[in-house]
Amino acid sequence: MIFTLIEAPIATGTTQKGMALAPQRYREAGAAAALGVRGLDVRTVRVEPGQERDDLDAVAHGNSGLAAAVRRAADANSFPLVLGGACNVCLGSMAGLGAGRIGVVWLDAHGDFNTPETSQSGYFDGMPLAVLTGRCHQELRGRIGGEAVPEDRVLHIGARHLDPEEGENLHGSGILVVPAEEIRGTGIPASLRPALEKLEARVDAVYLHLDIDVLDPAFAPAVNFPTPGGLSLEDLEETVRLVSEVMPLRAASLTAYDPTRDEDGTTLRTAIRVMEMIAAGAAQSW
Ligand SMILES: [Mn+2]
Repeated sequence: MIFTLIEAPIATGTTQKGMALAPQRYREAGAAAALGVRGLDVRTVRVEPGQERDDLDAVAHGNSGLAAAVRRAADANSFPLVLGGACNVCLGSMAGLGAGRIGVVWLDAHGDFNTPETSQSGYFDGMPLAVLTGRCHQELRGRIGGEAVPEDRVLHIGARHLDPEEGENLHGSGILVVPAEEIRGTGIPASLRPALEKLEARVDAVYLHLDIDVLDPAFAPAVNFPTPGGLSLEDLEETVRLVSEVMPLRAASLTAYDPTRDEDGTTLRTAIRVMEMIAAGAAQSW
């Protein structure tokens, strides 16, 4: 199986600049070789981040290049794993997959479902799932390409910190939601299987979006907003395995690792394990 690592150092705002360094850190740590040991033919390509002074212009530019890279990998019958960068890489990733009934499995401690109206901070990367589903920044999404994803084709897993209005909007939306608390309460299969079966009936394949902060800070402390009460590595491995048992993975992204906060390399080691989990899931459904 051919596996394309797409380095996408796209991040907005000064607090996020560390995330743009993640792809380079993965490369220095030999991520491609670690995956190659598992029998994958690993290729690496790099997307140029936008250099525009306006953050949203940079997001549009970087994600347009990312969409083209995802499209090329998919056309070459290779599995695209996008290495962010921030969570807005979902926009280019989905645009690159093109039309068709492609769902989204979104793993994240946060909703990423704010809009300019509900956001307390105005922080753009609190909004990418709302942008992807067409709730806001329609013009920006249009510049990157692709259709808005219908809400009932999205499953959000692992939430444990939502802004008040963001939470109301998420729970009132068509998105399937399995919060972290439910996973810790009843375990992976019981908490996830019903939602996965609903999603499977509505889509032909899924894009797996994995914000590394879905994990508990014990495993992935080097993130902008560490939030206790997250998934363990075993939980995550079981989740990725179950998702790929139920439906084929078409692409994935790993986001929000900030190497400038990772003095002892704990989160880097975790991230490489997560790439291996994704590779195993992709191979399972390939
Ligand atoms: Mn996120």
